[in-house]
Amino acid sequence: MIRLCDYRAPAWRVETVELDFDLGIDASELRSRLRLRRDPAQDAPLRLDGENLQLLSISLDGVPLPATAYRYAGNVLEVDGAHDGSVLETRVRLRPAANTALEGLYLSGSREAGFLLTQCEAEGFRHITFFPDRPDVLSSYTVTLRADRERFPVLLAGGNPDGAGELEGGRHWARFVDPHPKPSYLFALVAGRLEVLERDYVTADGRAVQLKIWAEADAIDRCHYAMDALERSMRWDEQAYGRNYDLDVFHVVATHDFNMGAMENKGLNIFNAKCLLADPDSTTDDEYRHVEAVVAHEYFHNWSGNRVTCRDWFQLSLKEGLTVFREQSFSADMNSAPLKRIEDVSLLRRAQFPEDAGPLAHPVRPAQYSEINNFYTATVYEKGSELVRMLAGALGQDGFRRGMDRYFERNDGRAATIEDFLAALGEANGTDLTPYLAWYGQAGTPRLKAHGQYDAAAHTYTLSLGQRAPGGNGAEARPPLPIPVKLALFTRHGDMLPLHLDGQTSGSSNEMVVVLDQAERDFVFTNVVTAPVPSLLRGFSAPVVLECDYAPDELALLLAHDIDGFNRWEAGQQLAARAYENLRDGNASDALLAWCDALASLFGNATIDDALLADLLTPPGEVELAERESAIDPQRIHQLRQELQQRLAARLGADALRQRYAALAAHTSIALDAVSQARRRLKRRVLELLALLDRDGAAELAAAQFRDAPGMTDRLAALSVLVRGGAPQASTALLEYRARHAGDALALDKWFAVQAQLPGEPALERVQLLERDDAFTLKNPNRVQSLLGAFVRNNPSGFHRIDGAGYRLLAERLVSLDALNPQVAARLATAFNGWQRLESRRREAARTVIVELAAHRGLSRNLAEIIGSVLN
Ligand code: HT7
Ligand code: ZN
Repeated sequence: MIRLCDYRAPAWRVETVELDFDLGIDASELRSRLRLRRDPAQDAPLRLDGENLQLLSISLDGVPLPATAYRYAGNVLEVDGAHDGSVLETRVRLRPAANTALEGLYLSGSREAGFLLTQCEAEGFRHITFFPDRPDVLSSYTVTLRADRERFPVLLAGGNPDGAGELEGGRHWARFVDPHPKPSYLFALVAGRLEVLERDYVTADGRAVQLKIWAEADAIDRCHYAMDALERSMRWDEQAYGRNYDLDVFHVVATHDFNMGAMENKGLNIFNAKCLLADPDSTTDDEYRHVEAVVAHEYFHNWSGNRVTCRDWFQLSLKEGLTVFREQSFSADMNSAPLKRIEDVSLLRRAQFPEDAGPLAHPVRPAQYSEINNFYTATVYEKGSELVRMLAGALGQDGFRRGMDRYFERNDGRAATIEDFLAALGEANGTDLTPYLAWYGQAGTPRLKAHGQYDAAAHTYTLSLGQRAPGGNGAEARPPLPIPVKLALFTRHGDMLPLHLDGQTSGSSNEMVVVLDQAERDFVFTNVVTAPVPSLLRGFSAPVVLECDYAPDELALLLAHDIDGFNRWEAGQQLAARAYENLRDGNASDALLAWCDALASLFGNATIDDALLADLLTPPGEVELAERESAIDPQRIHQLRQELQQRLAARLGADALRQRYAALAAHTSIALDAVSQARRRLKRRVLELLALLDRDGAAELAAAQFRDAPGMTDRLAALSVLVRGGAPQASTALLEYRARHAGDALALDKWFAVQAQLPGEPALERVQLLERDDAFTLKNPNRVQSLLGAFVRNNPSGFHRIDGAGYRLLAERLVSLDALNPQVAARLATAFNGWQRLESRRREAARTVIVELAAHRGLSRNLAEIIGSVLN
């Protein structure tokens, strides 16, 4: 276990790093020269990290070291005799083609046509050379690459180009110098046959930058959208944060073999192809937005992560939470702000809330870890972003910008902490933000209880707010958190009331933020002329679960009238969840009637945005509904949710749905503008609802939509309706899709994923069949995600079979996968999270499988940590 409280500044730093690579597919050699700096206050020997390295030679200050002067064991190289200013030189041999973990130096694609690349975050650099591989050691890098010109025509590393030339025997070289000291996790190289898309860019402060996106020949034409997104991101960061790019080149490379979405290596971002490549024939609207978001995210890291980095990995959210927040703001500006908020909060509830409610729960700044790769979680990223959002809300737009300017100026070129962040934001605004630090240190989703009382005689409205820490682990003893609650009050006619908070002298407005920083507090509003309906936590102003005793008609009123698009959607979600509970418990349901009536009237309302309407017509997902259960039966939840949607569809009426579908289908544009995307989104939702009323009719429409689809959004939506509905046309459509997209790995991933989400019992057999498909392999993380990930994560009713066969399949695959790629295996294993809350038969089946897996000998540290935690 590594603990935050054990943090010590490094005893040895590295001032300059010179790396000389001789690159080859099977074997690459690396000579490294490190100029060392010793902390005079510490007396520790020189210890460098190094994992599975074949050491060829070692010398100190130009003198080869005898075997007695160093020891390499347990992934640490200890060297005697080094002093401040010493130069340590090592040579190592690496085996990229044999590296299936995709960490360190590895091969993407085939031996014949693939290319070499590196992945160093979090601790991959120690798989490349000996180094103090920790983020608080910042060094200046000079990197020289040598390789066969024919096999590796393109040679790239981070920093600015600093010469290139020919060598004997058909070889060539290229050198890169990075003027900005950086931690080792931001080192990167790429070498191989790649094509390039180029654009010139001039920063706001006048620097000419060459933007270069590299991809394999068959993919380069699909990089134009990413290039546009990159340019938009660069401009936005200049305008929103005053941050300019700081090198002469910015390289971006696409690979199909990658453990995560993308990586922000300084000057050489590397992307999973699925987060970079886009064209209308193979990319859906949602994926387009995802490409834009990931391109922006990685670019924004250049300041929030690279120029200001993390002191240690416990501070990971300092760069990730902040960068997610920056990306979310960018995407909101580029697209629709309320839709983006709905999307982000949905993700938080689907991925982070369950994580925070189970045995894998951890604070945004964890106190300890065994394997840091297991902490790239929804909590660190998504909840971390929510914490930054609360801070930004507390300071206001100008105050937050002032604080961010101070943060970047004060910490530029440093490895910082979350305290440094709060201090800069607070000091720039003359305020103390340290109470928010408590949010970073505790796991679990707080509950916010709200109750309103209207006094008709006094014209006052008293809003009583209370907070409760989530259970377990000394929750009772925790001090209260500051919870900003943005609110408004509505009349029963749907108009907003002016707010006068008792004791507050400043003028009134229709919306305000109150901060609950005690266990309980009453907020009294005066001059309230009628009994109001409160709209609370507008825009989801804090990452909490709101418990409020709304009557169904009050939620329906907010659903119909709230001008905060997020809260309007939220009112519908609450209403639908109540309707679900009534259906489950066999109770008469006012909520169901209110929900259906409100949506029916919105459905006939021509002024509402099509995309928002599509989201309003979608009840909470199965994972979110499961959060409301004490003994989870995922198949029953699926059935009830289907029934809920069927009731809604019946209320809207088959004819109205058909008419709306026909009107939307009359537009056949593949344009990416907001209106066209919104139409496609609503068209899909309408077709899905119609399928619940008129299976055959909807299947015919879906088959025609599949056949005539001008782009992937419509094609995949239609395929999904056919496959999930078990329509007879599904098998032909699957064959056609496969033939049409042969050779397109990203399109094929979607083909696997759509089938892995077949609801209920038949899913397992389909997954087993697809595992035997020639195109399936455990070696490619995208393919694993598309089949096994989609099955265990996005298909609760298929995975959680009562006979436990889903659990056994996952456990068996985890063992095979772990031997190839521990990071991907560990991430997949988190699907076992929450098994303790399953109903008894499934719980027992899951427990047996997990206990057996935990006892398996030779599991990686990554997988062992997840399985061990999940069991507790
Ligand atoms: N900072 C990156 C996190 C990361 C990563 C990326 C690719 C492969 C393995 C990785 N391990 C950690 C991604 C990001 O948040 O921008
Ligand atoms: Zn990131």
